[in-house]
Order: sequence, then structure tokens, then C-alpha cells
Amino acid sequence: MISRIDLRGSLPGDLRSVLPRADLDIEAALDKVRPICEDVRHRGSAAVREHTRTFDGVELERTRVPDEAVREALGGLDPAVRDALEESVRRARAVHRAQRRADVTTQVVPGGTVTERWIPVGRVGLYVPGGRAVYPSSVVMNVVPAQEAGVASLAVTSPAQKEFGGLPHPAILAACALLGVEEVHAAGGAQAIAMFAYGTQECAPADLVTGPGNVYVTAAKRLLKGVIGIDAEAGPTEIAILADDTASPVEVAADLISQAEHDPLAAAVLVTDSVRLADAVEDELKAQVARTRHTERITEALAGRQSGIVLVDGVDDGLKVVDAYAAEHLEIQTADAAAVAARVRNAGAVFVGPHAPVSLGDYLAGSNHVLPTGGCACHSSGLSVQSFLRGVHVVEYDRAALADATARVVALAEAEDLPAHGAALKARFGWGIPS
Ligand code: HSO
Ligand code: ZN
Repeated sequence: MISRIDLRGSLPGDLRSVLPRADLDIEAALDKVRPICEDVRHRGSAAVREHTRTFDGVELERTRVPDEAVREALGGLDPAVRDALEESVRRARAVHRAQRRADVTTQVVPGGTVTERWIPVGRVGLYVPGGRAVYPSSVVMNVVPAQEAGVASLAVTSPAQKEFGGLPHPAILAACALLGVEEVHAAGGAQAIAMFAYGTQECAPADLVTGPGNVYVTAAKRLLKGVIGIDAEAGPTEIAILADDTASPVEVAADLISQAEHDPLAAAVLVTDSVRLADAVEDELKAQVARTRHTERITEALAGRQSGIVLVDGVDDGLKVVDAYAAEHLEIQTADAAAVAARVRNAGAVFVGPHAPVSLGDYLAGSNHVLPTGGCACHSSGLSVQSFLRGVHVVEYDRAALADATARVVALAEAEDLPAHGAALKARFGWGIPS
């Protein structure tokens, strides 16, 4: 059901090459999405609707969802789900509000300051997938940081669903209503990304698009990056668990299965120095997978080359392995978990000890669940308030401070053979270098 990679003895130099990982062929999808994006660029809304008819089998009169439909969806939301979403928003807001950085002014020299001013992006498009699973939680994870950053204009798009009369899934609309998002579109796939990038008759162009999607959404983001800003390219979800003999096989197996549930391409990786735990987790996987609802896709995910149990000699080697893997989600299920977690360098988010399963983070921990996948956690962070802000340096020097800088600017400008750069300062002091 799940393969084993035995790294006991000594770790290979190029650890990454022996670790399980899916390769997602975004390049192949680029050729498919290119004509769709071009079509939206030239024909706007009509093209978005035509591609929606082709891919989602839905005939739309407009992409923009009527306000009443968004409000009605909230009215029809199961009260328990509403309560859970409200609490999710409250916790996420608390965490994301604390991320907001203050503008910082540094006095560089007497009379010379640089202020780092944080300015929110003007208009953001948020993509919420609507394929295999429906993710109102992703509405929360995208909208809350954008709102906390102070983004003035927010639009959400999610694929049109045949069974809901061409609207996005009602749970997604309800989450939008709960968060006060006023502009929602029924559009998915590459055409939705192009709609945000180029704008249409119904949707003003956005400066930035965020949110996970399938391979076509990701390909469209890669293609249109530059026309529009993008967040990280999200691949299939991943869970890695670093566990020792003290971990519960029942809980470890349940957590691996929880993320394998997303996608046959999802990755579930256990790194452990305990053969006893590895054996027990395998038994548990078999027993629990048989009992769960999405047996087929979970079995495929666990059996895929992207998943596996990695055996190591101890927690130190385990840390080297999980750092090389750079998982989207990393659980630490070892003795002294907090101390081990503090040594982790590469992970999208770290879940410490037995009471912090990834599913808690997916919905209710307050942390963000839009996280770097595919090893990108070694250079990128998950979605945050920062993702929706730009730091702008504001430079203020008085005459004396500028005079004091002139000789050095002129020296550097001459060294770069750019004398006009130096002249721009000298012109302010009668073309000489002030002493
Ligand atoms: N684990 C996913 C997020 C999610 N899980 C949404 C359930 N719903 C990626 O972090
Ligand atoms: Zn999840």
C-alpha cells in the first residue's frame, strides 16, 4: 500500500533525489491554456462563458453572481457549518491581524531618512477551486489576509457548478457572504485567471491573483505572471510526519490519510527511526483506509511514488530528511516535539506534538492553509498579510544631508561610467561638489 525507503546506515549526499515526490507537468498544460487566455484577452466575458460551457457544461448569461444569490446561500447554510466558519474566520483574523507590519522610518544620517511604507495591493482576484472537493475554508484563508492587509477591492471566482444552476457551490457563496465579499464570479480554470489578468466587461482587471487550483489554473498563472501578480504555484497537497517510537500509529495513520484524501496525487510521507512504528502505521493505514469514504483516491495517493515511509537512524537524520523534503505540512510526533520542531528549517507549516494535526490547521488553528508545495517551502512562505502588501521605500534627505552624500555618489557614478548620475547631484550645488 505504501512504499518504504530505507536510509538507515548513511544518508545519501543528494537526499532530494531519493525522496518521494510527484512531478507535475505544468509545461504540458501551458499549450492547452495559451489559446484560452488569448481568447479571454480579446473577447472578454463572452470567451469566459464559452469556455465555461465547454469545460463545466454550464451555459451562463453572466459570470458575475447576483448579490441575492450570495446572500441566499448564507441563509441556507447549515448552522453548524456557519458556526464553524465564523470561528475559523475569528481565529484566522487574530493571527493575520498580528502579521500586519508597521511602517518603519530609519534615520540613515542626520537629515536623511528612509521609510519602509507598506501599501496594500489595489485589487485582488481570489481563486477558489470547485472540482473534486469544495473548499469554503479556502475562501477564509484567502480573503482574511487580503482584508487584514487593507486590500480595497476583492473579487472571488469559483467554477460554475451544473448542479447548482451554474452558480459556484453554495458553501463557497455562503463563505463569501460571511466575509463581506461583494463581487463573486462563476468561472474556473484558465479562463478565470485570464479574466482577472486582462479584465472583462463584467470583471475589472486585478493586480494580483491568489489561491490554489488544478494544473490548468497553475499553468495559466505561470503564463500570465507579469500581466498579473501571482502567489506561489500550488501543487497537490503534502503531509510529512517526523515520528519516533513515542508516536501513536493510529493518529499518524489518520493524519497521513487526512491529506491523501485530497487527491490521488497528494503526498503522504512518514519519516521515522522506528521500524515498530512503521509496521504499526502500515497496519493502521490498511484498516483505516478500508473504513473511510474516499478509499479509492486515498489508496492511489498512498501507493503513488509521491508517498512513502522513510526509515532513518534517529531524529537528527530525520530532521535532515524532512528539511530536504521541505513539505507543505510537517507534523512532529516525537519525544520533546517542541524542541525538535524548533530545529526544522524547511516546511510550509509545522504542527507540533499529538494535539496539532494538519486538519486542525486546514480549518481552525488560525494558521493559513495556502502553503508552498513541491519543495518550494525552502524558499517561499504560505499566504499571509504580507502577500497582499508591497514595501515601498520613501526617501527623504535635506540639503545638508544631500551635500554630504554628493562626493560619494559622484565617485560611484564615475566608477560605473554614468557621469550624468553624479551630475544630478552636482547641479544642485552650482555644478561643484560641496565641501
Ligand atoms: N490541506 C489543504 C487545505 C484544505 N484541507 C482545505 C481541507 N480543506 C491544503 O493546505
Ligand atoms: Zn487538507
